[in-house]
Amino acid sequence: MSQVLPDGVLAFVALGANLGDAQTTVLQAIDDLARLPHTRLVKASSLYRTAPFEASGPDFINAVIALQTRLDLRELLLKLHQLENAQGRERPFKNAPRTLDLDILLYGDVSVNSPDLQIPHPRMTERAFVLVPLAEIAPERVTGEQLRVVQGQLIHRFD
Ligand code: PH2
Ligand code: MG
Ligand code: MG
Repeated sequence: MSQVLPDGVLAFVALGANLGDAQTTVLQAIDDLARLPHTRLVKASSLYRTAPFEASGPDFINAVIALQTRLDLRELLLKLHQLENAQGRERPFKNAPRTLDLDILLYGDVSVNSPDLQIPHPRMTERAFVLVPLAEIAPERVTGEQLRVVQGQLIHRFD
């Protein structure tokens, strides 16, 4: 049974794609996320072209968005999986090239550590493709030291 929280929470979601028309897919996904029930798009970062990090295949298109949502965490996760599946997401192996990846980075100040879901996202601070767009829309969430650690990773902001 889904639970709708009375006052929404601010959630940050990372988007990534490196199969098919990744740019169109990410833009479409931002639109789809903005239309989720009980949810409002607060901010979207620029799109970034990024080198695969501990992954194979073509360059990725990445972005991060902030959503104000009254969906509970599990309901939001289910919606993200449905959007991934609608884009034909397949999971042949870990970090395989993908049509669309939607990861919850932060959900209010909630911490979760279950086998299928960890919040805050446990690897977000290792990845420029997350930290740089997150710093663009929420600079208070990222420290200069965190950005310094990932500065060797290739990431190019779209004009
Ligand atoms: N996602 C991964 C692993 N590696 N590299 C880039 N550049 N962008 C991603 O979105 C990405 C990745 C696992 O989800
Ligand atoms: Mg991911
Ligand atoms: Mg994922």
